Amino acid sequence: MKIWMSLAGSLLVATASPSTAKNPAPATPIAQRFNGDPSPHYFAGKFYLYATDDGSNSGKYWDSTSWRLYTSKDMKTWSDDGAFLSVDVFKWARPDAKAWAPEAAYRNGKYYYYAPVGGDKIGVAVADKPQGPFRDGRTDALVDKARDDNAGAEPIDPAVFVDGDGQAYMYFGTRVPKVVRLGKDMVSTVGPIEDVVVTGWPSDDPKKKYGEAPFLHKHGGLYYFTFSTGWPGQIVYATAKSPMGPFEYRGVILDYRTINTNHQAIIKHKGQWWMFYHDNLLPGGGGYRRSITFAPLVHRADGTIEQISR
Ligand code: FUB
Repeated sequence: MKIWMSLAGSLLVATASPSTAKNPAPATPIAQRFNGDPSPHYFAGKFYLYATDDGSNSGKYWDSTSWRLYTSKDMKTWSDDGAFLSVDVFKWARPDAKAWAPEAAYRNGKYYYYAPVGGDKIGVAVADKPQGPFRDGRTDALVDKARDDNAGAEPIDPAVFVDGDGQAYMYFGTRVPKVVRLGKDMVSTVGPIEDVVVTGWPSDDPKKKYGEAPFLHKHGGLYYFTFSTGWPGQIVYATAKSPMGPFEYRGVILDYRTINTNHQAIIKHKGQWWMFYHDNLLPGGGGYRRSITFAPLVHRADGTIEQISR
């Protein structure tokens, strides 16, 4: 187990307030190991950050076959808790399946782990503790491109949102965003997979479109759908009055990085919103060697979000 101090974390936590977001501290990686696709959560008194493990890939592709876990009590000091789960947990996975952008959720005393497996399926694993051990929550995929209508060309990047009425939704997909309701058991889907509609794309950039990394959070009665615009991608947001949309494009949260992907996740803790994302921060980094960092996320009174300027 390795412990890293995050300079960004220490500065940001110490001074967290809306005014700090205008000039956030320089982006600092949460670890000295390459990682991407953050899925941060606060479970049982501790931060759990699930990630794609770029530190064990070939450097030529996202070909790691296990996911990495980092934990922290304060978002300042992060512990590398290692390769806590492998694609092998899903016995139905193809032999060449890779471990990509994960997601986690808690409900009724159980922890659920949603994971793209091989680019054409999403699996769900379940555990009694947030660090596992996780076991397959089913005997087959939760979403399967070959089996499910409208699963899209590439069902990856799951993100789960549980609304105030208890209904859970899973967003996923590249190029065309998808959403499906989850059952109360969190390991089944209910109803059809639907396309997420985003309207009002800005005329200043006709090439701007949905790419990947969907995520949903709710603030002030509005549903915020955030995502990456592609390869490379900006992190942008759109809002709606329903978790099913349609969402209206509102603006950029994070501009292009010097790598060809971006992937964000947003959490609220003790009244402060944070956006985690990956960037090119460590020496020797690049598109397949990314680093996770985070910054305060500020919602203005008019419902817009301040762009993170770093
Ligand atoms: O880590 C592999 C892929 O890169 C993820 O699934 C995408 O979101 C992008 O970050």
